Amino acid sequence: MQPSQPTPLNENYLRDDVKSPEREDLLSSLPSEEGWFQTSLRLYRGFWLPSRHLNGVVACQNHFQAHPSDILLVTSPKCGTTWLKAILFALLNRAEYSDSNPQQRHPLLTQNPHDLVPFLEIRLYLQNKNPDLTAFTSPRLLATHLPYSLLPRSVRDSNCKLVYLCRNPKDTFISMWHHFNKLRPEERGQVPLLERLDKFCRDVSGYGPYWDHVLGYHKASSEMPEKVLFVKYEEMKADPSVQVRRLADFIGRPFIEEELRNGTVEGILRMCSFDNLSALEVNRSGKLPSGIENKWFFRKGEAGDWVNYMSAEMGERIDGVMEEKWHGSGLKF
Ligand code: PAP
Repeated sequence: MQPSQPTPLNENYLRDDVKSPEREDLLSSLPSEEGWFQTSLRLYRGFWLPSRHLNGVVACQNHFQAHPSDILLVTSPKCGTTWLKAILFALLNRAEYSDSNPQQRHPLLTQNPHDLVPFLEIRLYLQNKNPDLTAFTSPRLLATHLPYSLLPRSVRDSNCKLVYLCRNPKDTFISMWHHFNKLRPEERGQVPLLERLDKFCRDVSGYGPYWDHVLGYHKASSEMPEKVLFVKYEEMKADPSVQVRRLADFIGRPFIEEELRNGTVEGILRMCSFDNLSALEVNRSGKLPSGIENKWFFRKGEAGDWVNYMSAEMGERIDGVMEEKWHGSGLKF
């Protein structure tokens, strides 16, 4: 059920009127576009960032020191972040929470993946300009929505690994549209889809232009395949067990023969499946510190759902932009 009053989200998350001199200086100098709800997007070094995240972005760029052992999950919003956070967490911690160790309750059963694998700019560096990350054990598993060109210098310069997940822009757009409808008070009605599609195609979307976000990591992955793994949501859906093995190899934790025989891959996929995660109490009734409800990260979890919301013409419009922007890159969906 949609709330009839504005959702009681944490103030800092959605409001633009939280003052800080640095923020004011930066904000006032940047081009602005209307965002989805109670927040604007600001054009910061070629990308439209939610203004409420800018402090976190700048703090993370200034202070985050990557370790060579770090693993960073990178996504544009609504590309399957929650799913991949769960899978990477389960992959890295599989020895500790294996069937042979039943007394250890798996953290994914009681915590949302966003709490287990925090975002740099939206969580850690937004809450604290220079957070203490010493409690993270190595390898640290962290996440970001930042485009490649805006990553902290130490991430680009160190040998840390980046897993980049992207998704068909039509499904990404529709997933985003649903998510932001949830953030809106019911009396304001749905976000007008056509108007938002127009913005999306004109490059204006959170952490967008979407095309440039994907292209930046596609290029980085072609040039540095040992540093950047490029994964599509649709590939994950089509053959999850092949993709999970690919992920395990990439992060330096390949499955051993015994694990392949005893069903470890299938166990991880089952634990991280949409049906399992979305049915857990924590994901049905819990909230993130921002106030966003955990259940909003689990809608349908399908590939191709855009056809239920967009006309063929609208789909062709996105296809046209995709072709134009990715021409010659080999990228397609
Ligand atoms: P975020 O970037 O804001 O963290 P993100 O997790 O990327 O959000 O987006 C949520 C999408 O991932 C939803 O897609 P949909 O709107 O098209 O349904 C959500 O359903 C999907 N999702 C979440 N968990 C899973 C999962 N375990 N398997 C497949 N898809 C999932």
